[in-house]
Amino acid sequence: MSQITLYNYYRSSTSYRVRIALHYKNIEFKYHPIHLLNNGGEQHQDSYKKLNPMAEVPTLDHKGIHLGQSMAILEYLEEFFPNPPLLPKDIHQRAKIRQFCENINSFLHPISNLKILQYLEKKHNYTTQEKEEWIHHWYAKGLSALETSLKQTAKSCSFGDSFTFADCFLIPLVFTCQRFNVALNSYPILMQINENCQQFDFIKKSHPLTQIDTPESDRRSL
Ligand SMILES: N[C@@H](CCC(=O)N[C@@H](CS)C(=O)NCC(=O)O)C(=O)O
Repeated sequence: MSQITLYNYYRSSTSYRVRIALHYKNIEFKYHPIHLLNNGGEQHQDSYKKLNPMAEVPTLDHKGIHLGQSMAILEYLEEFFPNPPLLPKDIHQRAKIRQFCENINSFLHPISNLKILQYLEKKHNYTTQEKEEWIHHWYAKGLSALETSLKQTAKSCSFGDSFTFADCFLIPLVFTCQRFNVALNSYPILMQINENCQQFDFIKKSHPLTQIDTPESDRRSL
């Protein structure tokens, strides 16, 4: 029986990052869905907030620890299950990869976070179109910075030809952009890396449209 449980949601990009790392490393895990919308959002239930006081997914349960924050989870998995690696040996490369991830995690991701969008809608009467304009405005800034940095580092993956943490973050970011109709034609390197990685089995297994909680209307076979 699996010793790891991942509390997550099919189309959450932070959950997708962790699923990619788990499948890349061939780590068996139990998928525990947390529906972010049903019943006011299952992330807000007291039983879940005992595991993750931030009321967010993902949460990893392993050997008695409950760990939130996808970056912290990836670091934990890399230390506990070092092979196959998701970080190179070179200390400078590792630092630059973490910087790349944080650009997505700290700046881009919160812009399209559910609770932020719900606040804009409830307190400021934002329509769907206005919420997308908000996302498009901020995402354009972050995406062009990422594209510039990829010019220095990318080959078939974000950092050379090895799949790393950076790709665990980039692929879900592209999925979120597509979900919110962000125009991606100005970011050819980013798009090419996403396309290169879609062929991998561990990406297909992690994809939001193939999970046990993916609604029938969204489900695809890849
Ligand atoms: N920085 C956190 C962000 C986690 C996060 O915001 N998750 C979203 C889904 S992608 C969530 O649970 N949102 C619930 C809400 O906004 O109510 C991480 O990387 O894990």
